[in-house]
Amino acid sequence: MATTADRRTAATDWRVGLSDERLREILYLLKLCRYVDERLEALYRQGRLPGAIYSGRGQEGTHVGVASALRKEDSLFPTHRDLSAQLTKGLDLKRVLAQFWGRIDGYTRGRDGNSHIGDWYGARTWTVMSHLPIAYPVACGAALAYKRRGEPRVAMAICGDGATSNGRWHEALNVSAIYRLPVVWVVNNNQYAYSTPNELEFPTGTIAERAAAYDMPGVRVDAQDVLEVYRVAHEAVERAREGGGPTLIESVSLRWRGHAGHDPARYVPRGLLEEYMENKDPVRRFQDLLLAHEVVDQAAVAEIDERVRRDFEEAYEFAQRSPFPVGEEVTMGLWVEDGYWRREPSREGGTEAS
Ligand SMILES: Cc1ncc(C[n+]2csc(CCOP(=O)(O)OP(=O)(O)O)c2C)c(N)n1
Repeated sequence: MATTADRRTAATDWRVGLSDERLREILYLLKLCRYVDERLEALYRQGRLPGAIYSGRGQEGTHVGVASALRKEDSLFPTHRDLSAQLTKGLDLKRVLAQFWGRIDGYTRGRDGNSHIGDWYGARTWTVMSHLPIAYPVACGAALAYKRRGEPRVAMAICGDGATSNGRWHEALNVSAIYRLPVVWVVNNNQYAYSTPNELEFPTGTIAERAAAYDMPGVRVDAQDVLEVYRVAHEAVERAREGGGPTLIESVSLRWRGHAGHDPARYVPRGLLEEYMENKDPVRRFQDLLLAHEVVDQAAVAEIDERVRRDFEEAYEFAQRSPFPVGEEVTMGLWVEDGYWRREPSREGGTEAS
């Protein structure tokens, strides 16, 4: 297993090949994801947001880092906590917020919970599925299709540390290794699955070292360093694209909030949480880095903050103005209307195939 902490110390290029413009864009994305997360939580606590929220705060280094390594034509298979990765891959914030408020302009046109979000034909993100880590075997299928068609595309799947205990996780890694599929496996290790800490989830010291069982590279990376996450992910993505097969990336952070909005997470030791929030904030750390290297100054940071605030407010207004689905719009697209599997409501109730 490779470790990454000291690799970049040896590297001369702290900016890992990224232009000033891309570095500033990464800062914008980190700040946007943080802001969206904070605002959604505030609105949820005020009783103004229905449904559930799964905060990804503190994990933006993972989400922005890995998704930035993908090209437009590559695909992302996320889970419930990965909205920030989906936004980085190109989800439209207006439609995201419309989804959160159950409106017709949401990605599922006002149906389903707010975390079941994705944009397969646009941003190329697969809609989140609840059964963990079902995104992994589905990503295997996409990667197999790319390989068989000879398309130079890569699939990337994300799951949490807890999901790695499920058999499907191991089956997906196994199949991807046997067929050398163009896929990148990301584990967002935020140290807890609900209230279960890492040491009660798996017996090995790390998740990355399990890659050896599937004869693929396993890399453990510090998610507080978004550029290091990007560098590792970029290497894995391009290796997969060139036919080198899959890589397992374990990106380690801490879940700053409970499992969902209802959970105060009292089981997380206070000292650990304070250490991460005060000294290991990936957003502040990256901003300080860009300030130190004069890629941004205070005025540029203020401009980015203003852009983030404006983008959120515009999207929020758009979502509130968007109508709820009514009548036929509620069932539109639920069944394939012209295909073999056409299903229509039967007169007796229920459905029948035709
Ligand atoms: C197969 C399966 N078992 C249980 C659940 C219920 N469940 C939803 S989220 C979750 C915790 C997942 O923890 P982890 O994989 O570490 O991701 P995190 O929530 O920490 O991001 C569980 C057990 C599920 N969705 N699917």
